[in-house]
Amino acid sequence: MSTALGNHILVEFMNCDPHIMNDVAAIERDMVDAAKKAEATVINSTFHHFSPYGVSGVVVIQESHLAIHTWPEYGYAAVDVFTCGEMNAWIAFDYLKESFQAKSYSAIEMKRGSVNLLTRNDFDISTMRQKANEWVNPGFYTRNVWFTDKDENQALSLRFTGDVFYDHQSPFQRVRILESYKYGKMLALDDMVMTTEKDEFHYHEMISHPAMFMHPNPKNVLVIGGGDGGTIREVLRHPGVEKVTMVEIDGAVIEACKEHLPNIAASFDDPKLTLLVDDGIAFAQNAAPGTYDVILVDGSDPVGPAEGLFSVSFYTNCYNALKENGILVAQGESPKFNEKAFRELNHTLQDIFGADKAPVSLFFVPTYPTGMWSFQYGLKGNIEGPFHQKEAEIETFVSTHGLRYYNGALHNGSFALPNFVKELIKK
Ligand code: SPD
Repeated sequence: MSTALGNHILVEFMNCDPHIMNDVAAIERDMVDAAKKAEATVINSTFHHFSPYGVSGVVVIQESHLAIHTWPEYGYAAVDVFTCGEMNAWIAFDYLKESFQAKSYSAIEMKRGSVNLLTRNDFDISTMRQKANEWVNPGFYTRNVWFTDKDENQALSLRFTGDVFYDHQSPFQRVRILESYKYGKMLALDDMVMTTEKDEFHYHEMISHPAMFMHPNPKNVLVIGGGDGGTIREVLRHPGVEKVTMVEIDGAVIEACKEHLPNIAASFDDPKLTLLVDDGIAFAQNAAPGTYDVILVDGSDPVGPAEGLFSVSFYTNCYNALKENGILVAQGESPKFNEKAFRELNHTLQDIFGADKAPVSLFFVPTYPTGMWSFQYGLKGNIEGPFHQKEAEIETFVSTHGLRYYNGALHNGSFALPNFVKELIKK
């Protein structure tokens, strides 16, 4: 007869594969599978990824729990497996050692709840046990896996199903299509949310239509980035457009979105589109001066391959590539999340286009940290501010295409800035 209520093993897995140590979906799967191999009954799992790296999580089993904390930068995982009853924790240990490709390890085993130290009291558990048996239904297993996009002080977390539809390390970034409960499938580049099925229209309508209606006759449009295809889908709704050139650096993003986000990647076959898988920064540098009516910079955040999209030289090249009267719109970051990038981009645009020629449009994206996001404009030549006389035309366009974010009132309204934002961009 056992002299303890439980058995606890505390494990150090060392020199593990760092990519696995940073992969919340893989770790959740391995921990749940380890529990099942050891013949435990899994009740639920909760796992979080921490940007830029690290995973923490727990699998609750009817026989107690498995828990983990990882430090990918050290290839290290601290794991504990607590069991009671007949379950053999060492089976879970063996499975995890293989799965994490741990080259070395150490472990200690402790008995927990020594019956020599405990006094059993008169506690009638028969009815509770019956209740517990009703509740502990082996078929009822809930997963709780969280994807977190954050800086050092704030975060946005989305609970996702744990299913990974696409996961590829391209030469530029890690490209993933994951599935969130609330917002459907989402594109993540490295650990940042780029777009989701349920709120992509906020971003794609607002990067395109205000500029397309502000310009008197946009025919030739350049999109830099935008590999998911949402921006070209919106631009190509405008019947006057004759040519759209899209330059996306990472073919893996296009491939992933065509396969898994077809409603966003809906216009890659349009005959007006010229698609180039190439470096948008070099493309802007080599573009013939005075070519485009509208340039849309649909880049990701200023880290990794998109860093150069926030430079003075890039926007100077875009200015030159615009026709005499033209509009540039750039993904402008958040005045509440990346204040520095937001302000510096606006100052760059003010310097290049003119102090009164760099308006900012604010809109909401629930799946970006803080939810408050921006597009920043450069208006070249005679293009005048956001204000327009086209409300009826816009409303017809909105209802024809069933737009769900942009409308005539927002066309002007999104350029109205809160005082703190005005203050932030004041030179
Ligand atoms: N922090 C997210 C910034 C996202 C910018 N690009 C989104 C791509 C949508 N087409």
